[in-house]
Amino acid sequence: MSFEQSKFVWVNGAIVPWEKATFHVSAHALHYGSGVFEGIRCYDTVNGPAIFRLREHLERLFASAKFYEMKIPYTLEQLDAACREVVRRNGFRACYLRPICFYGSSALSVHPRNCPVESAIFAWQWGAYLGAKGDEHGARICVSPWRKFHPSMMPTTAKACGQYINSILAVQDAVRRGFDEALLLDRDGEIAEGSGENLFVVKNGGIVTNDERHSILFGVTRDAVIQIARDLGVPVETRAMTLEELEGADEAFFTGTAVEVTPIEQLDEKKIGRAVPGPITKKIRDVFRAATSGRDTRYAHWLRPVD
Ligand code: PPE
Repeated sequence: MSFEQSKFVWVNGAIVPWEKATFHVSAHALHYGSGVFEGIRCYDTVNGPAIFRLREHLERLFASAKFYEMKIPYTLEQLDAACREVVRRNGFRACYLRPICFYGSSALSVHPRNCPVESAIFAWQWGAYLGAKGDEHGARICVSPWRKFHPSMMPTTAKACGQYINSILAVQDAVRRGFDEALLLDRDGEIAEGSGENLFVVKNGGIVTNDERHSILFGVTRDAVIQIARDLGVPVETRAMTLEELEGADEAFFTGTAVEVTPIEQLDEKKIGRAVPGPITKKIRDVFRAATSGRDTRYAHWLRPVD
C-alpha cells in the first residue's frame, strides 16, 4: 500500500491538497487516542466506482463517536457526499477510505472538554491486506498472549483510535513470531477476533461466528457474509467459539473491510481443514466478490455509486 497516488483530502468541510492536511502536535487525540474512524472500500464495479455499504460504516462512525461524547459537526449525508468527493477528486476507481473524527487541540488533560472535533477523510489504493499470499493460500495466524479487552473496560463495538493499542500489541507479537495475523481471545478464554478482523468457523456445511458478548467489533463485512450465507442456504450460528473448535474446524476465514474474505490456513503450528480455501469459504468469497463488483444485482443496494 502507498499514499503516493492520493492527492486530495477532505478536511473539516473542504478539499485540500494532501500535504496541507495537517494538525497540531498538541491535538488531544494524538496523546490519548480520542478519535473514532472507519475503514471503507470503494470498488471498481460494472457500473463505475461504488462505495461498499457506506451508510452502515457512517452509522457506525456516529455510534462510535457517541460513546466518547463526541459531537461530529456534520450530518451523515454530508459525510456520505464528502467520501464520494474524495474518491472523485483523486480519480480513483477502487480505493480504501478512512474517515476520522477526533478531539483536536485546545488543552491537554484526560477529559477532552473544549477540544474541537476535527474531521477528515482520505483515501488510498490498498490491495490484499494480508498480502497476495494470504488472499490465495490463506493466512497463518497465532493465538495472541494479549487478550481482547472486555466490554466492561471499553466499548468493543466502537471503532475508536486508542482501542487499537490492544490490537497493535497483538499483531506485533504475531509478526515477530513469523505469523501473518493474531487471534485474540476474550477475557474468558473464548475466541474474540483478529487484530482487525472478525472470525468465522465452518463445520459440517454450516458457519459459526460470535457476537458482542465476546468482545468483537460488529464488522460490516461480517454482516454481509452472514446475509450471503443465508442466501446460499448455508446455516449460520452466532455463539461462543472455542480454540478447540477452531482447531477442529473444516475451514475458517477472516472477514473485514481490509481483508474482505480471507481463508485461514494455519493456527499456531496446526493446519486448519484440508483445502485452502475450503469449499464453503470459496463459495461465500465468490458471492462476496460478485456483490462488491456489482455483478450480483441482489446486493446492488450495498453499493453507493460515487457519481
Ligand atoms: N474487528 C476489528 C478489530 C476491526 O478492526 C475490523 C476492521 C473488523 C473487526 C471488521 O470490520 P469491518 O471492516 O466493518 O468488516 N478493521 C479495519 C482496519 C484494518 C486496519 O489495518 O486498519 C478494516 O478492515 O478496514
